[in-house]
Amino acid sequence: MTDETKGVSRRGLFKGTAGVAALATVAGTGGLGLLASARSAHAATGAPDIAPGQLDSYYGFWSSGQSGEVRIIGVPSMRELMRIPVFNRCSATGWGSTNESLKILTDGLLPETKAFLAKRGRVTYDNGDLHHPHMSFTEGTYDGRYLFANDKANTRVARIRCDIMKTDKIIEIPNTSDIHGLRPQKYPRTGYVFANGEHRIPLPNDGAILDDPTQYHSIFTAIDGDTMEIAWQVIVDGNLDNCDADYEGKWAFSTSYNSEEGVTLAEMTENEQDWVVAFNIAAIEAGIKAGDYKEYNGVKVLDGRHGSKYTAYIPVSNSPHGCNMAPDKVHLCINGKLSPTVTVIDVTRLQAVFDGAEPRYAVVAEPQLGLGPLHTAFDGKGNAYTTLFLDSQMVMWNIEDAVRAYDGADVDPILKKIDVHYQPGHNHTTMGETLEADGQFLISLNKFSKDRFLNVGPLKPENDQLIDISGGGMELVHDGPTFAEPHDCILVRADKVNPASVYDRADPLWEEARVQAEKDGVDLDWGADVIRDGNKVRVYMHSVAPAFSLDKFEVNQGDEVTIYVSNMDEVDDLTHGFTLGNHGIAFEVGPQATASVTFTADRPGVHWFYCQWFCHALHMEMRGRMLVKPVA
Ligand code: RUQ
Ligand code: CUA
Repeated sequence: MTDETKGVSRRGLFKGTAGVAALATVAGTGGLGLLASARSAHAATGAPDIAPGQLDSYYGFWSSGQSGEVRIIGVPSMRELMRIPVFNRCSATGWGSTNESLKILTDGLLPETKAFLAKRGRVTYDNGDLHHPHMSFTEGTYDGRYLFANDKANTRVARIRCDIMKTDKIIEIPNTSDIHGLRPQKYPRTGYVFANGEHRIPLPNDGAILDDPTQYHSIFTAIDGDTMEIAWQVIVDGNLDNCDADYEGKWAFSTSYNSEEGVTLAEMTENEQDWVVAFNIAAIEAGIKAGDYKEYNGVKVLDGRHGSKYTAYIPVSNSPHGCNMAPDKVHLCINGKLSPTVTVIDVTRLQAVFDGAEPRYAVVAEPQLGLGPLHTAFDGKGNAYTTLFLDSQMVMWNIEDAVRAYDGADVDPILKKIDVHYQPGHNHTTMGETLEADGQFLISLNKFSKDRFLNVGPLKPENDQLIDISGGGMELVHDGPTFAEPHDCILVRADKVNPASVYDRADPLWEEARVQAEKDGVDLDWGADVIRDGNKVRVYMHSVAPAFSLDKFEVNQGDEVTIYVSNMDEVDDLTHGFTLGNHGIAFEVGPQATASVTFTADRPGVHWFYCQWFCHALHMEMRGRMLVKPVA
């Protein structure tokens, strides 16, 4: 790659050489040509060429936005390895219809939400908007325990267990609306999970107020990542957008737009400047101890508006977006969005700001990078990579050079720009948000893909591009179409994650089934029992390929039936399923797992149940019958 595109806007480029080159790629070469060029790009850059059967070196954890799930992508091959249902429903695994998943999807809802949903005949939400998946940390790097993720649509935060890659907790956050930015505490460990309530609402939000913005608030929430209970909340001025934490456990930060505190677009973008809010963790914890809070909905809420000792407001240009802490432990990069700049804050200067220094004292650089900077990633070698949404480019720049330029030195911090396709939002580097940032690969999550793939109709995939940065430059090596809509991802070195291959029979996921089986005097592991308890019927069966332990059972019309299936196969990759025909019931039962479902038997007749996970040569024969006897 050359520096020919450096400092030039995309619009200019389209008139020039790069535009011609891009057109040639689209019009000139066929599919094979593209494949060949991607291959040779790999070879030329030394990027690992992943052959069939070869394992990737990184786990990519991808958000899916409005799809509401998390996806695991192998990097650098960009193969999709798994989907983890979180806020969504899943036809394959039964997420949202098994008792075990419904418990997770309902337990953490606020009482008023449950009441609201009950009136619609629902027990939980069916959708979510998952933007930011991030792993738990110990001492500044990933520890492989959990992933945490936000739901912007329904104000929730979820936790995924990385030993089994399943969601185990979902909580709704009170007093705030629409959780957007989310990051775990990096040091000493997670610890806190920080979550931004984006949209300002009245507190309490009881319908008495519409047009008095002074009574609207945005709230920053700290969740205890171990218990998934809310530790504390802080009221702030302005809207909160993205957040991050430092490497010393002292600070958390949020970008904030709408310092005007308006409620219409015109009002929200009126000011020349908005701010970054810095949260002083030690001061907040002392404030909680000292009782300097009000309780709303059972949560301790501190007042962190201007003038408070808990926060500092550092002015940056209008409507900042991404908030990214560099692995040098010093520099926090605030992406300008409406401004072509990234503002670099030296976090070692924050204490001085809390002690009374002018807030902009903490700003040590403000390089002008291009149009629409949204997010920044790091290679651990002092370089930063920023997405330029409007320019459809990735810009590589040097942080120390930017600091020197801000001090007046005649140095251009921009090292290189490349085109991405098109309109990138988030980017991420391998291990880039940890102290072990290794500068191998960079992902550009592009919002538009038009003309990069076969046309699939008006709804197009996103395009997640893989860029090799191991050679000190940026080499685009792969286009990866994805369904709606990865907002963010993290790239975790493979040795950090060690999932199990079979479940532990003692796993707490099906604790309620265990307790119920014990009450019923039934062996949950090896049972083949039908227990009648008034009009409640509990059916216990296990599966060992290719059979269920019950090949038939009988219930009466109107019975409330619960079916427990335990998969007693102990073999790696031997998942069974349970699908009950014409009942809308289907779920996964992993090796050594138990799963259950409850429904009302209301269709007289014979109904087949079958295993929907291909498990054996006699998989098609793995089935049985439920007889529902009509009541006269
Ligand atoms: S945000 S495109 Cu929802 Cu992460 Cu920046
Ligand atoms: Cu068991 Cu298919």
